[in-house]
Amino acid sequence: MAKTLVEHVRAGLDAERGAALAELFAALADAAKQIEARIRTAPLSDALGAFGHTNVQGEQQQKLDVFANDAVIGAMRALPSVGAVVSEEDDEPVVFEGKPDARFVVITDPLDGSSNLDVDVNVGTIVSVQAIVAGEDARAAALKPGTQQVAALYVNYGPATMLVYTVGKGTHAFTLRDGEFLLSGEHLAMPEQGPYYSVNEANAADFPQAVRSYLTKLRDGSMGAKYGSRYVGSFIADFHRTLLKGGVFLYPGTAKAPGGKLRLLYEANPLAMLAEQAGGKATTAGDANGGEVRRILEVVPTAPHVRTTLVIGSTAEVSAFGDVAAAAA
Ligand code: AHM
Ligand code: MG
Repeated sequence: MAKTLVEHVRAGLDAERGAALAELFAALADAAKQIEARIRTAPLSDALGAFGHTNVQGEQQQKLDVFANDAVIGAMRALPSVGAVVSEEDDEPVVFEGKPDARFVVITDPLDGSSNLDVDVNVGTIVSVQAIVAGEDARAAALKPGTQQVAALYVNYGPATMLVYTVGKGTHAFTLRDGEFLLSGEHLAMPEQGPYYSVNEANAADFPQAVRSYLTKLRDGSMGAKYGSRYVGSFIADFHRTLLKGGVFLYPGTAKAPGGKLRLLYEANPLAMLAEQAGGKATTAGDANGGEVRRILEVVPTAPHVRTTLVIGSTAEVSAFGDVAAAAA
């Protein structure tokens, strides 16, 4: 019988840390199960479409964004160990008062890729966990570089619902069956080089020169591989494929979003940790003017909703981007 998520988390850590993180993961898994149940039947239950409110990102919130956010926050509120939630859907951190034992801040995109919901394409829940050290308020606890993440996970609501996590001891995958997340892939290893690149090429004219040169290099065979192109437009779907099959996903700066579109704290950081723990890499793509290419996990966040450019995937492709960018600088 395959290990459950909670059994796996406990087995990999000392008793005290294992118990705390197992409890946290069980609560996150419960929220994910609520979200997946709602998504599975959304077209029948008036759960699709806009909620009629614009979030802090200036994006139309979908009804399911609101449901997913409430599910994650509700689950975290019930845990003595969680002092606050920083969510894409909330302007300010949601701080839970009266929790003297709070030791974690949970940072989340509760439903990423929600523009794909109405067309029945994969969406995901992304979570990063940072520790609250003595005397720290929730905001300060969240605004730490990704190297300090305690844990990272995502749930991919695809043909199967999969939860992929790391606590810094490898990247492991679980599949939901009969209400239980069961181990379906231990110590995932991202291929060193992969067959796909993944980018919104409609923005190519706005990309910095280094990014355009890099895309040419991927296409012209000089990387020694013949690449195919895949782009879902749901980060979790595009990342999950990259994790399993290899290759590269990038979201560079554009004229509209010179600093990139994806958010550092709850999109780039958790997936960068999961990528690195699987043997992959994640860097910035510089900015619209070129700019420095940096390891994502070392970027110091300046605000909860700060955005970043991103290149993430196999070592061969992410390193090659760094080389192209260095040559162009
Ligand atoms: P969201 O958090 O509002 O759903 O936006 C993030 C999504 C990612 O899932 C995806 O990688 C990206 O936006 C796609 O952006 P674009 O449509 O510009 O290609
Ligand atoms: Mg999102």
